[in-house]
Amino acid sequence: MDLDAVTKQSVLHAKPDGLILQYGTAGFRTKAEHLDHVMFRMGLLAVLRSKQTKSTIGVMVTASHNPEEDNGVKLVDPLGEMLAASWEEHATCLANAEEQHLPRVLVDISEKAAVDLHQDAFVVIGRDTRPSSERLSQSVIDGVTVLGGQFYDYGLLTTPQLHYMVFCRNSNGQYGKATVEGYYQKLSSAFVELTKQAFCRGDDHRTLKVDCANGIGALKLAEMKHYFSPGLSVQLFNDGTKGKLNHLCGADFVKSHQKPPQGIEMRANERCCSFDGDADRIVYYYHDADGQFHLIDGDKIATLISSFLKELLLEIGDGLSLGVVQTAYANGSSTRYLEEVMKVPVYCTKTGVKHLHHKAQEFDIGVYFEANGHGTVLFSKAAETKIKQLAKESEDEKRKAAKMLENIIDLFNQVADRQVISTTDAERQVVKPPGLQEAINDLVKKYRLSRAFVRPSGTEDIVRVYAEADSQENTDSLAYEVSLAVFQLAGGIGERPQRG
Ligand code: G16
Repeated sequence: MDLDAVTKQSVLHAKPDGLILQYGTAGFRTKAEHLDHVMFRMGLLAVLRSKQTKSTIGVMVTASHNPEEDNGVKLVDPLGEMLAASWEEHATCLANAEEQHLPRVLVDISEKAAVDLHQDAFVVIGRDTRPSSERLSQSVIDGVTVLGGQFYDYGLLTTPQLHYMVFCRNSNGQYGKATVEGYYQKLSSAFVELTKQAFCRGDDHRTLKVDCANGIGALKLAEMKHYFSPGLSVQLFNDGTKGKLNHLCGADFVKSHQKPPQGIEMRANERCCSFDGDADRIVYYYHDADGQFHLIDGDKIATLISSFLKELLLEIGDGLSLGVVQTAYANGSSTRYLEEVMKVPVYCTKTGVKHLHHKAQEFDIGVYFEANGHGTVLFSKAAETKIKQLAKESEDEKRKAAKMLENIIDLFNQVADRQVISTTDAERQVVKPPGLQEAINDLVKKYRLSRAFVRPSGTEDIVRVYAEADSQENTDSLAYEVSLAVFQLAGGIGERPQRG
């Protein structure tokens, strides 16, 4: 490691004095103007991680659902999954080291993680459409090159595409071709095959309206939509030509406001969906003939997918285990339905794809979804081998089901990615500050079929409050009372929470 060169370059990406940031739910996130040094240092870290794992590592520059002024960075590990937890700690140490300590921290990490510094390093980089992203990804490149790493800059890419590229490269192309065309081809042909085999009700189900959150999803879907033709016609809205990223649109807006985004025309029973700012979340919705809005969020998507998979698994009858992983945000009725009606085991983990992904790997087939629309289905290697074998060898009905499962495997991009309050039990119980959990328990008791919890966000400087009850009115009221309890007991600042 040429530490002198690092020190010289680092001055050009100097850390603002005293600024402390944490590798959070999805990497580092904050206002874009505070991130230059973090990007440079994540370039350095990606080189060390690449040397240690002898694999390609990904760096994605995005702040996903956050406002346009924010930005962020997350690292992608060799199999396309989120960065290992022990390296999140290294990332936090490196990002927060004062300039003069940077060389020592780099040496420390290399020693602790037994990095072979003679190894070659290769890093691939992607970025979203935020105005700050191009400059910030150049800072990542500066970090990579000063440590002698090689890189390939994919430029504008969705987060799932970057995960895919990393895994393709590390599987020597076995997972697919590490190009955007390779990605479009692999996923679209699995989709086209699957929909040929699956029952489809009439022409109105062949159109999909997509709200692209004025982000990267619009550019990439504009390229990809031709691959679905003529089976599926995709229409793009909020494509970034007019509106602002994530503003009054996108998956986060639709989920948290429980209403359609601006900028999309919806007629009764038309199928619509929304991406978020880096196109790794999706929620579906429609208006019925009475104008009532229906949201198919991550909980419902997980339930639909699990029902479909369960039918196919019964057909092949091979005893493969199926499990569903959710977070505390999952609506209680969805959990009850999965457990009691579908008889599928359900597990709850902390918020963050990395936690759900980990748990889902324990099953032959693990379905995981956050209510906000992040998720996928994971197939174990053994399940995949079994399914491929049945798709070739078994007789009619069984073979048909196995073939459908085979396409599902290819369709799901399986690669993995306010500190006064602290929580436990998969974030469903507050342990600090004292008295807050008791207050929440008392409030919850006042309503039927109710649940509530609070947790510090790992991507924004806010505390999130979740509430559910038997009616919208009661849910709003419970949410308000819990917010008030947080404000009073956790030292809230600024305006008091308002009802409604
Ligand atoms: C990120 C994470 C998600 C998480 C979301 C909100 O999403 O990838 O797993 O649910 O943040 O996290 P928090 O409640 O901690 O702010 P995205 O789409 O912004 O990358």
